[in-house]
Amino acid sequence: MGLRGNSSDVFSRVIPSLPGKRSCDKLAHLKKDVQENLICPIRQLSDGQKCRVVFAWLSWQAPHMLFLDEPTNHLDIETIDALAEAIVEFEGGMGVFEMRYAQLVMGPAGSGKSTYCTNVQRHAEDSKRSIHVINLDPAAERFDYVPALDIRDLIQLSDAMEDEDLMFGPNGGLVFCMEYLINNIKWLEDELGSGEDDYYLLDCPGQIELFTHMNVMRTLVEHLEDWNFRVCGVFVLDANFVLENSKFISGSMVALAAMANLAIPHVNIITKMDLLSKSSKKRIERYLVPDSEELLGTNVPKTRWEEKHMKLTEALANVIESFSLVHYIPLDISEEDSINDLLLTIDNCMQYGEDLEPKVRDFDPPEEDD
Ligand SMILES: Nc1nc2c(ncn2[C@@H]2O[C@H](COP(=O)(O)OP(=O)(O)OP(=O)(O)O)[C@@H](O)[C@H]2O)c(=O)[nH]1
Ligand SMILES: [Mg+2]
Repeated sequence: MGLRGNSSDVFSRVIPSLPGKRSCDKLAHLKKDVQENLICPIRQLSDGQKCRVVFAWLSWQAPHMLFLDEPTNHLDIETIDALAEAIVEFEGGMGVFEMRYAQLVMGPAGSGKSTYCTNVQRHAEDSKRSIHVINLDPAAERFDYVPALDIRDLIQLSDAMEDEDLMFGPNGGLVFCMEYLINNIKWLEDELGSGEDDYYLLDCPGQIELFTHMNVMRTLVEHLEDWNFRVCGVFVLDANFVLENSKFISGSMVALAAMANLAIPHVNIITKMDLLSKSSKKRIERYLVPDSEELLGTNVPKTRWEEKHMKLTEALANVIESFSLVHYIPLDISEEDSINDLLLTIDNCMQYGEDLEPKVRDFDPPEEDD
């Protein structure tokens, strides 16, 4: 379309029978701000105004098929309503792609997954943003958020454990429940519907093998991606669990295994920072961007086991450092800024809101005809 010309030029070119002033008349039904900007170069319009010009241009093309990729980006409510009406009236074939967003909240039992979901949802409400939580833990007994969806409406751990044919214990029962969800994935698809700009937190069970080496969560992610979700893995580790080098290395290995198995953008967070003393908080800083020297703890006395396996620890510490695979973000739920910073990082990872923000470009690429 070319960004140098103005909207009126574009329409005159596309519809030669409507030169200059007449194309302006024809555009009279467009929003007032677009009418006022008809003679302003398109590159100077806001993203929303550019979209409206494109939609007006489209309306003259009389296409048989339309594929709209995230068409509501940049649009205000009024224009979204107008677009919805136009879609209903359109008689040709149409495909509409809208991105949706999900955080897969995982981590060891008791690490703070459900508490994280509660606090992020609360924070979002305060910032006039809508984030829904889905309970995916069939064994959950209580949580403080109001779930938009609850796996226990499909299957509960007790269903698997009390079944006389299955006779599962708690761990086998939990795996069975998650596989049952995958085998009945239509339930989740129907419950999720086809909303726009949806943002969900999936509060997962704490059974870590579901993420590290079983296929069930990987399959769930693939389904979500098929339904237009961008998914970010959020791996939660309890701060008290990572205060020692050996525990930190083993926690990082689990996070790494989940990251490799799920193959999605991944953010590690350290929870329960509010429970740490000042000195422990200071100590944890060295783990946020891990360094092999620190991880080896050269000045710290070692147990016999640690002495014996020093080479292994060294190799693991080098892997963690060299590949920069494992970084951590501390979360203190008593501080709104801490929740906000973390949410921003995860949003960036999923490119959420990228299209909603005004973008600043360093330069404008030259036009083709330059
Ligand atoms: N002070 C404090 N307590 C926390 C925090 N996160 C979790 N807790 C507490 O830790 C306990 C476990 O938290 P949950 O959020 O239920 O942990 P979970 O990972 O969902 O546990 P499972 O679902 O059983 O795997 C609860 O008593 C929480 O109140 C935190 O950031 N600060
Ligand atoms: Mg939980």
